[in-house]
Amino acid sequence: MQAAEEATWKGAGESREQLHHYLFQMVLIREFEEKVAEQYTRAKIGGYCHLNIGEEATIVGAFSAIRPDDYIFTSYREHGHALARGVDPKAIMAELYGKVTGTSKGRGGSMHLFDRAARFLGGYGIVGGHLPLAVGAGLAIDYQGGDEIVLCIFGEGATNIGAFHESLNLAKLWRLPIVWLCVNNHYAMGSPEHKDSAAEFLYRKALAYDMVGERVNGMDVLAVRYATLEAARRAREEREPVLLECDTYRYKGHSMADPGRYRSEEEVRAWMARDPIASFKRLLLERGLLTEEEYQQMLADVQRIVQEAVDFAEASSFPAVETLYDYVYASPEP
Ligand SMILES: Cc1ncc(C[n+]2csc(CCOP(=O)(O)OP(=O)(O)O)c2C)c(N)n1
Repeated sequence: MQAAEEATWKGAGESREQLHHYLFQMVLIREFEEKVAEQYTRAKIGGYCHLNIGEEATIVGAFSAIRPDDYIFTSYREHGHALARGVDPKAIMAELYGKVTGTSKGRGGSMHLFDRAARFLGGYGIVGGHLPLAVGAGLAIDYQGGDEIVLCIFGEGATNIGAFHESLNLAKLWRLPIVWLCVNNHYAMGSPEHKDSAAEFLYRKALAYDMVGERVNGMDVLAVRYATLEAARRAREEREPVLLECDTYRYKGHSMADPGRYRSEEEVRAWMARDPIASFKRLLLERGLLTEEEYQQMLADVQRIVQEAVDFAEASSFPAVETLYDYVYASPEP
């Protein structure tokens, strides 16, 4: 076992069931996203569509460390985030299909998943555009004397946007309970990070605002979990916002429209050799905390859930034409 894996294991007081749950959620995200890619190429899903394949450990580790009453703001690359939050896979798939049974009644699509009950407040298409909204939610929590936190998730490209700097500044100045989670998959569309960021280590951008910044192995679900637990504790108990950078990779192109020719096959293969699901599965098998039969059962359960989500989306209706102007501010009617 690698030293890094060993280090993350030490703090583990996790039950077998919890460990299985993390693996289950990572497999669910992987299988769901593979199915989404398939349905996209069959033109069942349209519009922009960004996948989380490769980022499963970052997502599951982070979501496992927050409370059900905490608030989430995230980017357009968020199907896996909604799944890890416990949003119904059927409603997510239906939203991708543009069906009325989707999380946003079929009006948002892939980039605009939203579930108020889960405190999953979007799904935003403008890079960095949701960071000021997270500040607003943090301020509201503070104003009302609550002890919830905000988990705000974005890519490394967003750390070069003005809104990132304004938001971190205010979060620290006003001591807001926010965990800023940067999913560093090393590419903003086709731009590698060294071509758009003057700073080599993104977590150090927190230093400009006297904020704690930390970098963690985003391919290791337990490492991300423990780092997020500590960041959430600081935010909740000490009113110290934290910037957590998770070092990870997206296996597929930026979106379904991107063949990803700006990366070498060797690079992609090297990251896939560190696959978060395969390595966590191996760790559990080695420790006698999982059997191959249990894993196969888990995979079968996940595949059933994903198929049920597809069937549900297929069977659902598109919004009625008469409702075209519902939920919009402007209407053609006088
Ligand atoms: C303000 C703004 N500029 C440009 C775009 C076009 N755009 C969409 S995604 C993207 C790359 C963002 O990369 P990153 O923040 O690293 O997130 P990732 O897609 O890697 O998850 C860009 C430039 C946009 N949506 N919004």
